[in-house]
Amino acid sequence: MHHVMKSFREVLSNASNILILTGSGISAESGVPTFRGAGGFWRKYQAQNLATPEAFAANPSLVWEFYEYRRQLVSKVKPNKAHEAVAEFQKRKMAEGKKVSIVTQNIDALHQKAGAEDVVELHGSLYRTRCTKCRNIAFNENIPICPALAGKGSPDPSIMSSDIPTEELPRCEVQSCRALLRPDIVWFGEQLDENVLQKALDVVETCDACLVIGTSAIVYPAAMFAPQIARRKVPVAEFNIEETPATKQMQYHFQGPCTTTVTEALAP
Ligand code: BV8
Ligand code: ZN
Repeated sequence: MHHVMKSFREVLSNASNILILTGSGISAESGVPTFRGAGGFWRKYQAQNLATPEAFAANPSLVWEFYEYRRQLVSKVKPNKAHEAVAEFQKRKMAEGKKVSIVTQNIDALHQKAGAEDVVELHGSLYRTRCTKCRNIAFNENIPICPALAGKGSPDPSIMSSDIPTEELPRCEVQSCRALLRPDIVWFGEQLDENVLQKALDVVETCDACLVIGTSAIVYPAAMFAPQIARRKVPVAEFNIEETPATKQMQYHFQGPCTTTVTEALAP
């Protein structure tokens, strides 16, 4: 084993409050497209131009097709060895009375499927809806999420939008409400849920070791966390297939697919 990996594993064995921050790169090897690169496109749109309140207000049918596609896709994939290593590491450290917090930017719930606990989902979840009127939050794994979206969502760029009338889009199950539902997901330009953000910040301020796995470190506020920890002189290790804007502030950078690097770092 490389001596740098050895030294990081030493840091982990002495740490008692570890933060594991993840982005879409940890799900890439499960077959979930990342935002950067080719994966960031659906039909002729860039994901981050659809993941906005403006896009939803202008064309809720199109945005729901985009999310129906991602719910369909994610419902078929499995957690990979990196998700499993993270979940097993959390269990093992908890059995030693130590703390491992998992804070993810992902909305695919793959950490939970791998057995991780108390996952902080900074940007919400594909499997929750929020009512645009009464704000009721509901857990929903149905594929399709409503009859009108059955078979919709194909990423084929030649497919035209279905222009589903809003009455046939997902509606609130609260009988007295019945308003249009949206995904319970934080879109670009939207604030994060303040309780979720505070939970993440509490760990950012107290952890004594940090792993940053599969994130391009571009989107705020998540991109601020690792540099903030590094400034406290706490060891931070970045696991990525390339360097990122945050790499130079990290004490460790393990280059390669995270199913290899993370499994090596977190192995018993
Ligand atoms: C906010 C849910 C306060 C949606 C997401 C101008 C206008 C409006 C806003 C802004 C602006 N300028 C800045 C902002 C703020 C904005 C922002 O940061 N924009 C960026 C683009 C500059 N942030 C926000 O809007 C946030 N809210 O700031 O509120 C506010 C409010 C109003 C006005 C001002 C401020 C909300 C951001 C949340 C958006 N929602 N997700 C959905 O999924 O549909 S963000 C989404 O993109 C992800 O959740 C994630 O956060 C981000 C993608 O990043 P990554 O996860 O890192 O994925 P990416 O593909 O980028 O990178 C993958 C990495 O993995 C790569 O580095 C790759 O090398 C690596 N990798 C790939 N394969 C592997 C691997 N590594 C290891 N192994 C592998 N196999
Ligand atoms: Zn409602």
